[in-house]
Amino acid sequence: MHILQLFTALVVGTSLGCTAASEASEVNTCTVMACGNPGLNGLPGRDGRDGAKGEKGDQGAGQKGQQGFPGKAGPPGLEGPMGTPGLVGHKGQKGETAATDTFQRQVQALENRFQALQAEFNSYKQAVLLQGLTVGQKTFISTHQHETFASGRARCAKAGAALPCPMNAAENAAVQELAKRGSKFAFLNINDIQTEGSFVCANGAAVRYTHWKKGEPNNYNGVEDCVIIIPENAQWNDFSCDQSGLIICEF
Ligand code: MAN
Ligand code: CA
Repeated sequence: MHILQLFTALVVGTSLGCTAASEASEVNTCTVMACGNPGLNGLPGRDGRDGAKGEKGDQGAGQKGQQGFPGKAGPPGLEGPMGTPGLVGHKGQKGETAATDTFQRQVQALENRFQALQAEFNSYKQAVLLQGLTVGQKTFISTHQHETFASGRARCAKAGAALPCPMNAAENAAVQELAKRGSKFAFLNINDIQTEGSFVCANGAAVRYTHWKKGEPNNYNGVEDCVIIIPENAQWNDFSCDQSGLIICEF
């Protein structure tokens, strides 16, 4: 308690004692009285005025927050300065030499391809030759089909060949052999369609070699403009082009 407050309490207390005494006995004069028990504490005084502004406190030490999302990409920057030139390359081949090398490589590649195709072709050729009979440059192969002259001629043409036109006894014997194997007379590529009695190969070549059977050609019934080879004796007979005969092709 402040000294001022103590003093105030004493004065108030004394004054009240005197008043109480005079009310209790009006005849008595106010005499010195022994003080009673101390009074109750008074009410708290009013708040004092604000004190002086304090010093700035230390910086806080809170935990660091999480990293935020990256921002949008900024606009492209300006073009930088030109870089330093690169090293000088090796000296190239002389133009002509390079072109020749390329050409030679291409030729070699074609050569390799050609040889592979030739080997494959030869293999096929051997397989085909086994099916037929070869005389000189000609190979005769039976189709095993029985057709008219016109149909047979078209079938051979499709294969890049023709009906047989034997030019000598050896070729005629080869055609006969195939006819014998097929047990059927075979059409030759010879006819007198254009001029009766004048037989020619269908390719227009004159017929120098012939092997007519005795009494042939006889143009039997006036309808025999084609020629067949008889399997048994290799002899020829003029025959109707519309009959069916074995079709042998000449390659
Ligand atoms: C007989 C002969 C031949 C003729 C045939 C027709 O064999 O007259 O000349 O070509 O018949 O079937
Ligand atoms: Ca005849």
